[in-house]
This record gives sequence, structure tokens and C-alpha cells, in this order.
Amino acid sequence: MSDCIFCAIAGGDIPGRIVHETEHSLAFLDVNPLAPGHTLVVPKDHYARLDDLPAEVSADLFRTVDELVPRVEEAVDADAANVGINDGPAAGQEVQHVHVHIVPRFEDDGGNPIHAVAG
Ligand code: IU
Repeated sequence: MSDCIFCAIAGGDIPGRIVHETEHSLAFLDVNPLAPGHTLVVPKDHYARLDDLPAEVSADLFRTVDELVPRVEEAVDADAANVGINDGPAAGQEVQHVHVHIVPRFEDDGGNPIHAVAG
């Protein structure tokens, strides 16, 4: 999609701090992190909503998330992570390209799990 920022990152048209890549998915650091190591995992192709994902893309995306969560936690020495999706504008989705947030969490960091996902 031509005016989609995550498509531009996936296409290499604008720089992203990419941390991992698979056949269908790309992971990069959030430009406005809610915590150190805040990572977004996106399908390389443009899909606005979870329900739009083909099964193969969805499987790759969530397998990638599953693999990355412990690696992200380890990278920033976190104790846990919020993993979440804002699916649709009314749920706080600001970029209309499916993305999974991995937000590292630390003991007593005082954050709120819902707000940590919604941003
Ligand atoms: P949301 O779930 O759509 O609300 O989250 C969008 C996220 O995308 C948010 O955390 C932004 O900081 C992040 N982001 C980004 O990493 N790079 C960008 O160029 C833009 C938004 I625009």
C-alpha cells in the first residue's frame, strides 16, 4: 500500500531498526517505545486487520512473535512482556497495517498492561 509507513519500512523505502525477518514477517523497534526494546512484528504485505491475514501469513506472524518474546526480554533484561494488538481504530490502532506489540516489562515499572498495549 503506497501511503502505509509499515509497508515503506518492509519495502526498504524508509529506514527501520529491523531486528528480525522471516518469509512473511518483519520485526523492528518502535520509534516511540513504551519501554526499552519495544518491538513491532508486522506482516511484510499490507493487511489492515487481523481478520484479513491469510492463514499462512498469520501462522508465520505469530510463530515469529512466539520466538521473539524471550529474545526481546533477554536483550533488555526484562522480567516479562505485554504482547498485544490494537485491532481497529476504535481499539487504538493508529497504523492501519497489522502489527503486534512486544513491550518489555520490568518488576515494579508501574505501567498499566492495557495502556502499555494501546500506547
Ligand atoms: P498502534 O497499535 O497502531 O497504536 O501502534 C502504532 C505504533 O507504531 C506506535 O507504538 C508507534 O510508536 C509506532 N510507529 C513506529 O514505530 N514507526 C512509525 O513510523 C509510526 C508509528 I507513524
